[in-house]
Amino acid sequence: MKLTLLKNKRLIVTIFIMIIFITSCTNNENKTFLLEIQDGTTFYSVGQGHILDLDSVIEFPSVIRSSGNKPVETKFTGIELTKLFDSLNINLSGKSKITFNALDGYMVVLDIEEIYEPKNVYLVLKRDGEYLKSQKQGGSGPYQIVIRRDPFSQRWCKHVGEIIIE
Ligand SMILES: Nc1nc2c(c(=O)[nH]1)N[C@H]1C(S)=C(S)[C@@H](COP(=O)(O)O)O[C@H]1N2
Ligand SMILES: [Mo]
Repeated sequence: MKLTLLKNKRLIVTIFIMIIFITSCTNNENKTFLLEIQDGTTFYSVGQGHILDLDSVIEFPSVIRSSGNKPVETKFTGIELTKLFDSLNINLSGKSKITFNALDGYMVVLDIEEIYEPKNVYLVLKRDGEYLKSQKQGGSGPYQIVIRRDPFSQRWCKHVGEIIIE
């Protein structure tokens, strides 16, 4: 009698641990994702916590033109790229371009001048209040570059994983 009770307890604990493990694998893929920033020989890893803690995080309206679909009005949550760099004490003086490498191999290169244009280039992590889904989950995240003055969005780098400053 005592033995079966012990066995049941073990079974319940095992199932409980498995449930926690499975939910953490499926839902936290985005929350644990780290964006790599390379400035010369210095590397930074940025998580969602770092970005959301910054005062300069904003929500802004946007129109998404995805191929084969009607334009959709949405709200993005993100930070102006220059402000993200400020938070890491990254200095862009003397730099000429920034390369964005996506997890699917897509690449976008921007001139520093374009990065400096006020309220233009953003790193976003939420859309309509929800974390951006990964490519596997059918989304454009976990992180995406949004260039507000580029309405055709070819250079909005979805699934950005690496930012290289040169
Ligand atoms: N990582 C990544 N970002 C990308 C692309 C891509 O293939 N991969 N396509 C670009 C293009 S051409 C457009 S029009 C927009 C929207 O792409 P979608 O229509 O596939 O959503 O994302 C841009 N960013
Ligand atoms: Mo496109």
